Amino acid sequence: MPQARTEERSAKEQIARQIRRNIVTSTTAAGSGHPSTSLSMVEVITQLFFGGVMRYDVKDPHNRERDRFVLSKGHGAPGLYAVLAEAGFFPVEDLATLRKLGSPLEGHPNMARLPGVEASTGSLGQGLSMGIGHALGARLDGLDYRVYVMTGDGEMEEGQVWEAIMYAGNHGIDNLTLIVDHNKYQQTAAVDEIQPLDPLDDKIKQFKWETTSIDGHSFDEVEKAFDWAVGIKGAPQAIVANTVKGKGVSLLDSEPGKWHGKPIPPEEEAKALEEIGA
Ligand SMILES: Cc1ncc(C[n+]2csc(CCOP(=O)(O)OP(=O)(O)O)c2C)c(N)n1
Ligand SMILES: [Mg+2]
Repeated sequence: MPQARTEERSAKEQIARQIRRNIVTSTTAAGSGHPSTSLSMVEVITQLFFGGVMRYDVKDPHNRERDRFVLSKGHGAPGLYAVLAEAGFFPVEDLATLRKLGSPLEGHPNMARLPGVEASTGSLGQGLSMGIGHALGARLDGLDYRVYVMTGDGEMEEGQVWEAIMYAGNHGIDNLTLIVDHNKYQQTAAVDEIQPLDPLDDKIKQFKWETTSIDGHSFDEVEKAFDWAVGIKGAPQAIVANTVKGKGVSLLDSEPGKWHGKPIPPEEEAKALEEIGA
């Protein structure tokens, strides 16, 4: 099973810029979608798909031995689509069809319509439970694949997430890694204003997980965190990735509370792309 290994930092940075660019252009063309949600995930998903972390084969997307990535914060679909296209699951040009009638690039990921999408998500709180199902499936089938699940930090307010955390810890599901995209904002305000959750890593640890907290925009730290996760035996692992909502585009990241679920207006797009530098 091939692994796209782009160990070189500059190459990964270039891929990350390209993904940021495609997040911006696809959502602006659609006139809807969640660019700020997607921009905070970019280094993590770039490392997963291009840093030699995940095993996958774009020519055989349902191979039983593949690693799985479940985007539980399904509204980050533009980010997921951008990295899947970059990896070669479908043509990059298709990103222009985001949210268009008939396109498999729906507003939220639909696993029945797009190769590379492992779970249909969008109703927050469910992805970790789905990831556990995949992880237990590996045990039953005697396979050694790993499962990566990304949640939002606002999403961590959902009770189902904590039921899943409790279950995975008690059952020592060690082929499961949770990444919390801790961008500090949810839909209408800061997470701290609505339902303070920090320290998230300590809380998850109490449920018999191994945890680490990192700068989710530092490729060095993201790379180390995934290396660490793979080495843990007997417990699931959580990576709290401290990120910035809208990272890389000043219009969005200077006021993250105002831009949830809003595309960059067409007249601001050129400036955003210049800032991204793609
Ligand atoms: C069960 C459920 N409730 C509400 C929503 C509406 N909703 C979509 S995104 C969002 C905020 C999510 O915040 P967070 O998890 O922090 O994600 P971010 O966009 O910051 O990455 C909400 C409440 C939803 N999709 N699902
Ligand atoms: Mg958030």
